[in-house]
Amino acid sequence: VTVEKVLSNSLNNHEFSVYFQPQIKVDNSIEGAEALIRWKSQALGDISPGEFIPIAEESGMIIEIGKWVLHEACSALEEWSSLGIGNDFKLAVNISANQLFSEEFVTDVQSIISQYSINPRQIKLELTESLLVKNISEAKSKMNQLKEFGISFSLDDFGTGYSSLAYLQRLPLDQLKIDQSFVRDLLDDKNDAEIAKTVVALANSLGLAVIAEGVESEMQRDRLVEFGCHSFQGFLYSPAIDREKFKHFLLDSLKKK
Ligand code: G
Ligand code: G
Ligand code: MN
Ligand code: NA
Repeated sequence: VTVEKVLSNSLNNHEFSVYFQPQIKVDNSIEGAEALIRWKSQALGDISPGEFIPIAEESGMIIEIGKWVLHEACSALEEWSSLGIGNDFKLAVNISANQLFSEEFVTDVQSIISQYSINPRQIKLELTESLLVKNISEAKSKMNQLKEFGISFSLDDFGTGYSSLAYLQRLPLDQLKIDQSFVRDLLDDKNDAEIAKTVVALANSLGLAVIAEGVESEMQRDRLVEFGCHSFQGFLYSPAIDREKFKHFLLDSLKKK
């Protein structure tokens, strides 16, 4: 049995779920969350998105999967809004190249979001550098249309790709996301620390927000705060958790406020 064959039935079989990992501000309040897909395959067991997303991209199934993830994200947001998360809570959704460059992408995103009682300002799309460089002008045009609709954009895995200052300024980005590979050894590796520090400074000088992912310890967080980073995501706060658990995470963090 191959992943490709099994993947094509997995949406109908309800084998996917969307987990949520909180994103935390420097004052420890909650800024939002990242939606992360999980697959429990009847035939193959648990398969990580790192393994099956590339296959779904190859086969084109990522288009359907991506729409489903966005529906799940909007539905969760709609439910949580009654808990008092506030209008500035943002839910980040990962987008693959095939999705962004599909003909219907802009109208699909608009029509899905419009089916829920949520504000498009609460949705953030995470794009990667390697995706954007495939066709900067088309990416820019689609991002601008969605930006007008209220959506914001984060540049995922920043620092691992073809970082070019030229396109950073051309694109309507709102946030840079420091890749976890630079956070992991931040305290021991001078080069990684220097890169993280530089990304934070770059974001601040371009007027972009910046978030560090893969933050596992207070010491990593504190070093990032020294660099001027104000948002954090990682096991220090929580792994990605299912919708019900995330609801309780929200209730707890709203209680503390
Ligand atoms: O959750 P985890 O760290 O295992 O995710 C591994 C990779 O899978 C990450 O790079 C993440 O961006 C990607 N991924 C997770 N969920 C989605 C999704 O819904 N859509 C896309 N395109 N990628 C996702
Ligand atoms: O979309 P992106 O490539 O950013 O996906 C984030 C991935 O990183 C997810 O697979 C998530 O499970 C993983 N992750 C999130 N927080 C941590 C962390 O603190 N440490 C490690 N090692 N991985 C993390
Ligand atoms: Mn991401
Ligand atoms: Na990332």
